Amino acid sequence: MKITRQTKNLINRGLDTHIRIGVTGLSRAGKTAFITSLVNQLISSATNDNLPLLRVQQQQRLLGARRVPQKNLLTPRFNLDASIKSLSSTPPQWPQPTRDVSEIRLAIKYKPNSRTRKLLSRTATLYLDIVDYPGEWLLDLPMLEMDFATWSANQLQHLEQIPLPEVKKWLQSVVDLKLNQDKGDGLINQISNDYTQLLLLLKSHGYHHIQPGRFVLPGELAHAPVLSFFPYVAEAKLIKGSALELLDKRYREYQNQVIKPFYKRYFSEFDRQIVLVDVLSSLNQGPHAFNDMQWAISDIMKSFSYGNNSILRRLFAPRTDKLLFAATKADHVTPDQHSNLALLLRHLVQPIWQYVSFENVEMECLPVASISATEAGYVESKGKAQPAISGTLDNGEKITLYPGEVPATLPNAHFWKNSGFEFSSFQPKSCGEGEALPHIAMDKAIEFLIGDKLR
Ligand SMILES: Nc1nc2c(ncn2[C@@H]2O[C@H](COP(=O)(O)OP(=O)(O)O)[C@@H](O)[C@H]2O)c(=O)[nH]1
Ligand SMILES: [Mg+2]
Repeated sequence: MKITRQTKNLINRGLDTHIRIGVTGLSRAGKTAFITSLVNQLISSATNDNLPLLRVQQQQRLLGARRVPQKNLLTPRFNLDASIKSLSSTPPQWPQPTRDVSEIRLAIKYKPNSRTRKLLSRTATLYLDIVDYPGEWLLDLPMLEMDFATWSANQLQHLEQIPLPEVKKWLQSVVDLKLNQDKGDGLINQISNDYTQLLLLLKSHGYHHIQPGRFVLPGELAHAPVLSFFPYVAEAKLIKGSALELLDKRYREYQNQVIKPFYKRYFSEFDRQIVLVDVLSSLNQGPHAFNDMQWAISDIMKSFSYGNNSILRRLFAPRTDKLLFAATKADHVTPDQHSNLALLLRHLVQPIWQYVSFENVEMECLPVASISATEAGYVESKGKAQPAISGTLDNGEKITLYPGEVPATLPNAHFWKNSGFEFSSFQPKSCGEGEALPHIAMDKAIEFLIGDKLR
């Protein structure tokens, strides 16, 4: 049988597949760096041997990748050009932080491996949508199951446990208010502003467990009244027209117009997701930051638990079937510590993984460096070769150091007392146009996320 060109085109199109990936993590976890590297690695894969552990490249079936216009016209574009420009400036700089959701689309051309697909066509295309969104937004999920009074009680109790004078001061500022008798929104706006400032301050102190998450990363909602409320001891009966009634109303608006649309418009559309966790920075900041990060992760993970009874299942039909946790910036430790880093991440994730039900979701934990800024090697110490890393610090100084050991289990009091961990801020290495960015284990991450779609 002779296959006409037209039928061939049709068959080809039939082979094309599409996958949508969500990239998340708390701010500074490394989302922008990860997406920049992911796109760079795939685009340069045709001319570089940069992804040896990605099977499709290993088998020389990867023909190349290019950016194509995204399908979703309402989401801002991920600014890849700006990221690449920063990285290739002299001296090289890390991309500017972004604070909203953004998206980029790639077309990956490859030779199918499976027999049926091979018979049908010599090449196929995988369309890959990559969406960057703040992990902070996932911290809001539990708010969907609480009314204003319950949320307020929880939140106030949480704040009371934080030993910072600014927190005490804010709590003091609301204690004598009579919002059920008051009218107008002037006072509410003022206190909400102070509350937002307080949350930002907590974040700068390493407290990641922030509610509502949008208050610290508002995206397009900056200054919208729906982000203007705060926890307040509610009374059983709301007086009509009172400031308290307004708070209660804004809280419900926040649930319905902010949290739910995010899960509907974005979250439920992801086929796969990657959660980036900056385990090493938290280790460096000490026990309170580490414990708070652990708490934030456990709340973030609730968004991935969609057993029959979960609120997600009731509201939407999530379809994520693979979930990757990545401990980022692995180039900050010597390679002999990478397995400990993976184990530590597993210890952070596993208890919750076992406790709640994650139906049909495959999970993996990996240490990665999206854009490696250091070189691993050895230094001689007491006549023995010791592992070390070297790189250029932010101030231009070149150093070689042994940053310390990563604990393979959750750190205990002994660790915090005896084992320091040295985390320096390195400049990215300079990288020429068309070159693949240096990385650690990006190939493993890509294999896990899309390898099965490139068969
Ligand atoms: N050494 C190193 N630093 C990284 C890496 N990824 C991110 N960083 C650092 O972490 C900062 C925050 O990363 P970014 O991607 O902007 O985080 P985002 O807020 O999650 O998008 C960057 O400015 C870098 O200083 C990495 O792979 N290696
Ligand atoms: Mg970013």
